[in-house]
Amino acid sequence: MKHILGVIAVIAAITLAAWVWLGRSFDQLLPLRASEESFFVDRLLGMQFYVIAFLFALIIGFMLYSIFVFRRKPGDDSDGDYFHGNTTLEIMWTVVPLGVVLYFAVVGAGYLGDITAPESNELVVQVTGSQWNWRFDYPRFGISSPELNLPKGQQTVLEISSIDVIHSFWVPEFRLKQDAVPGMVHPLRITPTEVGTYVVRCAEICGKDHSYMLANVNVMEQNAFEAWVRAQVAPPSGGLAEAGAKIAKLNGCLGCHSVDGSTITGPTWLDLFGEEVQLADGSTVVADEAYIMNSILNPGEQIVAGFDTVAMPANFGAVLSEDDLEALVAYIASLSTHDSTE
Ligand code: HEC
Ligand SMILES: [Cu+2]
Repeated sequence: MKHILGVIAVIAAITLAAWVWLGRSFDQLLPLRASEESFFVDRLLGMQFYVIAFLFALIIGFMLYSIFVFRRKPGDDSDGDYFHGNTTLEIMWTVVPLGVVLYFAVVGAGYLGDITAPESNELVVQVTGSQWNWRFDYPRFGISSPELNLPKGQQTVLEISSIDVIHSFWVPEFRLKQDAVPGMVHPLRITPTEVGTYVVRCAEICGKDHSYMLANVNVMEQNAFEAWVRAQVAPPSGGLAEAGAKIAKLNGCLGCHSVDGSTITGPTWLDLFGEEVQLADGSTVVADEAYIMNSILNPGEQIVAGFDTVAMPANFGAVLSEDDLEALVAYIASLSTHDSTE
């Protein structure tokens, strides 16, 4: 009896110390909470931390108590007592954890229901991951953006997908994470609560520049968001080549193709148009409009000598319109000083 009270005291002391420490530092372990959903996630995580702190104390408490109190006395070579089992104890350590786990399952399912519930006036944003770029489309306004702009306080459903490999959309301040899987659309609902600029990162290792797959997430006041939408909807100024430059940026082409002659993951676009291109199968082809289009839509077909077949996302056809393709060709052509009539 003396030992039981003793060990309970040790466990209680360690648990209490861990709880006090956690209570003081929990908020510093994680970044700012910037969405309604993040409060549910943190509450659940916080509750689990407290249970885990107790489990930690349970193990460490018994261990420390045994090390110090049941230490072998000098000269004592006798065996310890033999226990075959303890039915009461075994029932307890089955039933109590079962109860705790079930409690968390019920609370967790409730929260999950809350944070995934659709609303009637949701803003829809299509999020497309590709190596190594995020692209954001707003079907309600017909606009596309390389940054995710969101109005504060508005529930938004992000329809997340990919055109090449699996990526994962993760903004730590929103706490939620969702895989971007080619051929599938996964919804993620977010209601931003704090104006500010955050960063979406890719949480699924997806190739060479995975760790640089970042995009800004700007949470703005409703009127600032509306002003941004109006500015985007305004007719584009400048010519086709300028529009092409924007599309190249939006779709992450420039992460692999330079316009200054240097080689990144793919060949440079400087002086490409109108030139002869050496292909991996030994043939050559003139980089005309048809070749450029085919290179974008079917990157596996005409592979440039010395480059990787799988490096270029295979499904740009899913996100680029006919107009986008023409603008891209015009842009690439504008980067050529070569006169194709020579
Ligand atoms: C993840 C890297 C990557 C991205 C992103 C990418 N490409 Fe490529 N691209 C490559 C590689 C590697 C090659 C060379 C291999 C091949 O021909 O498929 C290539 C080849 C090309 C070629 C043929 C170039 C030549 O010198 O003959 C064109 C044109 C092209 N890409 C256009 C685009 C456009 C337009 C986009 C954006 C919509 C884009 N690429 C996005 C990696 C990429
Ligand atoms: Cu990725």
